[in-house]
Amino acid sequence: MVICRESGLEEIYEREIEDCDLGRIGPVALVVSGFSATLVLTRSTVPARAPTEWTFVVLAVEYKGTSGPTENPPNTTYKAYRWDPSYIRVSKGDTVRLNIFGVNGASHPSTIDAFDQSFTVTRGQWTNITFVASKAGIAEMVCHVPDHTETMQMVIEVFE
Ligand SMILES: [Cu+2]
Repeated sequence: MVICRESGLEEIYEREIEDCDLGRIGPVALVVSGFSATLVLTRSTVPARAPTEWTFVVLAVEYKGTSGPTENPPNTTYKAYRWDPSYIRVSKGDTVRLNIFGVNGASHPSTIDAFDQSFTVTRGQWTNITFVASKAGIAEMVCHVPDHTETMQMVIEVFE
């Protein structure tokens, strides 16, 4: 097991060693206990980063694929709605502004439960929302139209 520990924080992140930011590793201690070994990596001090304000342009889009008469299955159309992009990454405390444009689909009633956001994106209109990413973790922006929900989910990853 490898533990990457950020100095000044109580939390310990357990990750694979390739995920550790080795460039910032400070003192290294190897602890051997019985048959298992634990490597404790302590990061050197990294200055705190000031909160940043981000603006992301997001589109509500529909992918559509159609097969021809000689394809299998023949003459069939498949559709799926997506947010584009479907993943964004910010840091805790950052202000996130999403400027969302409805390209396809009449209406997308949507939520970001983690940050108490509820809004509807309509075709041909901009919907602008702003929130502070006040807690670390994974937040999801989901459209609640039944046919859309499965594929219309954006992951907003908020790093500590
Ligand atoms: Cu939708």
